[in-house]
Amino acid sequence: MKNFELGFSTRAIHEGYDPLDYHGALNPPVFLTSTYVFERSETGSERFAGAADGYIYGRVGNPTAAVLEKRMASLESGEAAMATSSGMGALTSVLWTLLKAGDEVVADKTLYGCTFSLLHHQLARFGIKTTFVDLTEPANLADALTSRCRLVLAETPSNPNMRLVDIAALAEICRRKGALLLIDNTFCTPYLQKPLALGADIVVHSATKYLGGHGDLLAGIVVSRKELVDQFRFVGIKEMNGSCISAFDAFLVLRGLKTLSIRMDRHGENASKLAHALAAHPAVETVYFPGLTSHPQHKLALRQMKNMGGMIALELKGGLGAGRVFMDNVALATRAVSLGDAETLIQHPASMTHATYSPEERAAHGFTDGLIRISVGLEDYDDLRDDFLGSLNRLK
Ligand code: 7XF
Repeated sequence: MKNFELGFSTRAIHEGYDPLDYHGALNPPVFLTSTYVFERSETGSERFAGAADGYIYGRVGNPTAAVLEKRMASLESGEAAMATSSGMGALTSVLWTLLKAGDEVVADKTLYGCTFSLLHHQLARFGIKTTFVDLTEPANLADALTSRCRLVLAETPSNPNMRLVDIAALAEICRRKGALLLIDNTFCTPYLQKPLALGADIVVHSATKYLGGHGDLLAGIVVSRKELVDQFRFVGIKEMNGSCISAFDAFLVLRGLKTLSIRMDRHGENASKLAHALAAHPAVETVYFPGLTSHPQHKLALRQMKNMGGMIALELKGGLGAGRVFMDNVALATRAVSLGDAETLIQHPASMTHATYSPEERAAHGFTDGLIRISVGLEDYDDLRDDFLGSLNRLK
């Protein structure tokens, strides 16, 4: 069942697995094995040499993970995929494979805190320079790209302040200048946005979030051309970071994917209603949500995303002080980092997910100390509305 004509939800449930190959088991077996038996000594030599197909060792592949990889490649409209032990594992597998000392990266100016730190602090130690520019304006990319730039990297919407980049416009510039475009599609999932179809070269996910969907696993995904994915696997994971996914986590992501489309519809519906309600409250200064007409890239969002997703950021008129009271007074929403879970989560980026930025860097990279981020869950909207507006009403 390998064709792209089947619908998204059908492929999210069936792609890459035929129960009749596995004793009729409805769900893929969890292959708990670290190594694989070679029929003859030549078999092992041939597999190591890449002359024959077949599993070698758990760090390089696992049959449960392979089902997930086929499924994600299909959902992202890509040739091949690789599952990893976390989103950071996916990013480092790609970056460490592609980059060497002297190379340059251009990245959007707002990124998840550890991605920022990876580029700004860690890769810099190995002689790789990252230039952070505002990629919401594609012309800025053309100005920043040098002949040493191998890779351009952006999240859209960005974590935590919900800025959007025009993937097709950036892809066109990258193609002209010979750089690869990597899009972190964690906030959208392929149900809302397909970067490869818009011209990006590589998609990365923290599957810990919406793809898994239940806050019970850590995982990452990379999707790209087969030639590149093979390099990420045989160099990035096999020889550099060892960031292979566990078979059980691969199984859990597969279970999450079965309901991805209906969950994303509900996340989007709840978030859209909540964003409008928050924006209308007198205690609220600004709501950052692509579905609001006030959002600077609202028109791009309508074109690029199927719905507006489940993430909202906001600032209160009372700044961080009011924000802390607001966060402490919610009763149904849960104070926690991460996102994409059934539970609505609320957190403070400056001191939590983005604490890797200094106060000066936060200002330069476009988010304030007062910013609060909400991952809108799957609860009944009326209960969420009552919880958040009730908490705002209690602010003095
Ligand atoms: O290694 P992870 O599975 O946690 O994924 C890293 C990652 C990569 N890209 C984006 C856009 C992410 O948001 C993340 C993880 N972000 C969580 C958050 O923002 O709440 C991490 C909690 S500290």
